[in-house]
Amino acid sequence: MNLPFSHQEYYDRQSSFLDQLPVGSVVIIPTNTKKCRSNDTNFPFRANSYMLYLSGWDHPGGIWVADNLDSTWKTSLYVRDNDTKSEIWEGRILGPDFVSKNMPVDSGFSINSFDEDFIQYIHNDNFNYIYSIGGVDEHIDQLISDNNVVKLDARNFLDKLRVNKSDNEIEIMKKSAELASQAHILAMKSGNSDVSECHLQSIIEGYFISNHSRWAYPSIVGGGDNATILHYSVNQDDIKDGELVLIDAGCEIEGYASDITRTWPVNGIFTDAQREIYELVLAAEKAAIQACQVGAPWNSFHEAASNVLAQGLIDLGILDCTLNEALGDDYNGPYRNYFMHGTGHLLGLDVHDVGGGRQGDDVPSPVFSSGMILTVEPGLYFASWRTDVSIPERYSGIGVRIEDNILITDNGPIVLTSSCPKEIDDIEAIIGTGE
Ligand SMILES: [Mn+2]
Repeated sequence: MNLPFSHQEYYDRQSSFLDQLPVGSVVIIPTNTKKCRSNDTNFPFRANSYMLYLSGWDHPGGIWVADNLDSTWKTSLYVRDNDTKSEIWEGRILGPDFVSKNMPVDSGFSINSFDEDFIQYIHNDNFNYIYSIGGVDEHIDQLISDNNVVKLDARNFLDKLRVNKSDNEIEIMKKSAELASQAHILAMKSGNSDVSECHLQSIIEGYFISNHSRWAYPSIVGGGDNATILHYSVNQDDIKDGELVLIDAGCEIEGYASDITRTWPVNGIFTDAQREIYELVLAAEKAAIQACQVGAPWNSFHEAASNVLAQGLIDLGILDCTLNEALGDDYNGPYRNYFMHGTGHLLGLDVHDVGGGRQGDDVPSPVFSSGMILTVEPGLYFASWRTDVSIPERYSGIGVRIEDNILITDNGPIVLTSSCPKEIDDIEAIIGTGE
């Protein structure tokens, strides 16, 4: 098993976390368990992101444990024992000995001995607190609640550490952004007036797979009105000549996600109405990217995108009011009828990464700082079927979102997905040119 980072980098992450905890702490970080898809077939396994962050352990089953009960920190990883019969069916199990020798922890133990060791930990005279992450492994949650110990949330420490990426994390995320950019380009090259959503999906995801990657979240490929459904993932319709397709698809490398959206006409030429909406969203996206400056409050990029979109909706005659009325209080005015989501989110081991929250969430928001990676993704949606708001005939059935991945640096924002075309001329020049 090749870890994506040096042992030293994992040790540094572990001490940045553990150094904040009081004496008498036991930390318990389980990874995801296998999840049944149907009868005896499971969903493809994906390790828990906190486990990946702390140790790089990406096999099913595992509990990362740290304790300072005798005043210095000891770390262990509890994993499945070798078992020839299971290994014949499911593949090799690395086992506790492998972990002791090769993983960035002090010791490897059998996961079968964890429950017993847990009781020993909590009966230790120096024991005070458990730090864990709930909702990942029911057995661990049960064990902790059955024993009536003080349980604190390890996420309160780990989430902050995960926000600013190290140089090595940034290198991996650049690769993830570039791979997804190339996949979107391939899809554009396959555009034509007789293409289906699933065909474009297969091009994108086939490219991920053939490059040792996989999707970071289910791909959204929506033609025409389907582009106005924010989390559309059916991807089964034929796309009609003259329609736009919205593709929101990203991959992961070593667990690190990319998350790109492009919207383009399948026949290669924007109509005037499509162009008007597209140019407005693109202007909002660029304004939002420019707002991603070190020291700026988290909401500033949402405000920048919102100002452009609201003014544009007035200029196009879609809203008949002043800019202030369109924006409303707390950026919740009528422009939100057509732009219903946040302008972006942090990106990392989770596609909606921890530590930031989304606009409108009731959590403290970070200030932009160097090493943060986020998405910028404004959009406008005019679903033809909506009756709750006025949908102008000219724009009915148009949904546009443009999403890039942005690295915050002291010298300004860097677009990691810049090789994926988004200018109208570049898009029109590439559609349908390929293989
Ligand atoms: Mn996104």
